[in-house]
Amino acid sequence: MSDAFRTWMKTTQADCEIALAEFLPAATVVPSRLHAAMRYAALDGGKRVRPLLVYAAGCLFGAPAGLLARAAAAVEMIHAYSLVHDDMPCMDDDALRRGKPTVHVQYDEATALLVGDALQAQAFLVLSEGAGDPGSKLAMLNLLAQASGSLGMCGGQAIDLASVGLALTREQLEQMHRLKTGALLRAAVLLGAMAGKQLSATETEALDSYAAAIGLAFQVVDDVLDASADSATLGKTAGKDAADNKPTYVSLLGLDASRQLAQQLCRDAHAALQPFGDSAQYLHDLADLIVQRQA
Ligand code: GRG
Repeated sequence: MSDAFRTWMKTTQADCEIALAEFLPAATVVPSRLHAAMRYAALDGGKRVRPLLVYAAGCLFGAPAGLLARAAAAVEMIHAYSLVHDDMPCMDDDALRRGKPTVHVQYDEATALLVGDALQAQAFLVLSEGAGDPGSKLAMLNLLAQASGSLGMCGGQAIDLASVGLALTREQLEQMHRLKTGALLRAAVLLGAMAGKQLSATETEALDSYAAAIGLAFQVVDDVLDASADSATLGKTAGKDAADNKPTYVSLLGLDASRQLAQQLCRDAHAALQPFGDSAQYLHDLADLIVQRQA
């Protein structure tokens, strides 16, 4: 990873923080406890991988900064909502997220439920407002809705919940993660690109291949980290997958083969970017980041 990429990443993460702070209701606005909890869930934490993907894909096609900020904030709000709900007692029942007490622990369960609901609605509100061609904004809203719903992230979560204690095949594991984690990562890539132009079929296909590879790599690495890193490094409870008897790449393939698979997926992601040449450097480096991350 080059110094230029690291500098771009820090600047973009800071831009994302500013956008989120601006697009979330102020904690002083009634109902202030809910708004404070939404800001607690979404601000000041996380790697911001999805916003980084939005901005990196936007760079490919010269997307306007205002629309990229909205798309990045929207996709991160959906992600933050999913983490809040996933941590609740009715799902993963976790007390630590992004190095802080989870929302239902810091506030209460009913507030956590509402925080997730409200963040999801806020994501679509933010993306629907502001400048931009109405046709492409509609396509972006449609994409984000598909990626978030029962044929995307929520569907993947449903499969995940139903899979506890089961021995899934590699294909079944892949399908679960394509929906649960991959759909929103794919949406981030495509949203950034669509903010710049109407994509050709060839461009969509190349970005889809890239997104499929990084989506799976992200999950394989997540499984490896869950099995090999500690809670302080991760900022969330480590070892949860095995404790909860969840099927993972590590339980299916073992640690070494999982690490090798992540490396292969990174090479696949790089190969998918070849048609875009040097202008895809940030997407290229983000694939490296996803595979080399330690948390
Ligand atoms: C509850 C509707 C609903 C969906 C939940 C995304 C998800 C589905 C659950 C999160 C649980 C989890 C640990 C999934 C594995 C991959 C993942 C999405 C990890 C968290 O994303 P990061 O690493 O988190 O990007 P940060 O905090 O850096 O943003």
